[in-house]
Amino acid sequence: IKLENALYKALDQDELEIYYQPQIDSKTDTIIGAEALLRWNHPTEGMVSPVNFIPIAEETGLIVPIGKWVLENACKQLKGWQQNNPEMSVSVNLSGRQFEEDDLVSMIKGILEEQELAPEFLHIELTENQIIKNSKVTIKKMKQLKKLGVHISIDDFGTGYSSLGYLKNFPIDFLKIDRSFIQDIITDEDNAAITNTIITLAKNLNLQVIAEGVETLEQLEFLKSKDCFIMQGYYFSRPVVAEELAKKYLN
Ligand code: G
Ligand code: G
Ligand code: NA
Ligand code: MN
Repeated sequence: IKLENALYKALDQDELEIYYQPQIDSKTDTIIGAEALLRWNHPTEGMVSPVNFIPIAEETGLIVPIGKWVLENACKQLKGWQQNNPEMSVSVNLSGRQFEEDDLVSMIKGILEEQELAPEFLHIELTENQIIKNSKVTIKKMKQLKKLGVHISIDDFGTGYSSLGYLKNFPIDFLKIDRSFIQDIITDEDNAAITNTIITLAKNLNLQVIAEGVETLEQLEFLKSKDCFIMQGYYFSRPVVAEELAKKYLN
């Protein structure tokens, strides 16, 4: 209850902040987008990780207004970046809980219109498990979003409980290889094989693939050799405030 009340106030009192992690095309060594990652700058606890407060936000339903706030602010930020970098995109994580709201699609459409953004530059990230929890409703809205032109990514791919057959029901554009596989692709043959298989799967299904959690040059070179070029991870940058990302990567 205590944390719930504090979280409720956080939204009101500007304690929430969005960090951004660059997504790099390692073929051209240029930024193609950024993932928005929510932070709670708690007045006494300091920075609280979303791992600790997203579950409470989901249980209480607070994820709905918080998620809307993230979408609005990430899209506003993207509009600013696009003034000089018109091909830049932004990825926003959504919870399955947000797909239970009847107005999710019209809300997103409204935000895109207000910012005058082409929908393709907004990428929605969802995990397999978030989709499966309420699959009928969620897939229906995913299809509506896709029709609107928004791009959809499956986050943490390979760690969920969905079957591969499910993939063909998902209207998706990107698979994000979970960082647990990338972590030891160099030393663990099994994780290298899984990563390789996901890259091939994506290619055969005509999906783009993104490697998460790239931390070393060896991992980068391995991924490149397997034809996976879009990457995210500490090797390039940790999640940072918008100004810092712009200073390092944008015009
Ligand atoms: O950035 P970090 O590693 O702390 O993120 C931890 C987890 O929190 C990740 O799984 C990420 O997907 C999730 N997360 C970050 N920001 C958001 C958000 O705005 N909405 C939702 N639903 N999850 C988020
Ligand atoms: O579940 P999701 O993929 O949205 O989680 C993203 C989380 O991964 C963020 O909390 C981010 O801080 C973290 N992250 C991003 N890049 C790296 C990395 O290279 N190494 C590690 N250990 N974590 C990372
Ligand atoms: Na994510
Ligand atoms: Mn992920």
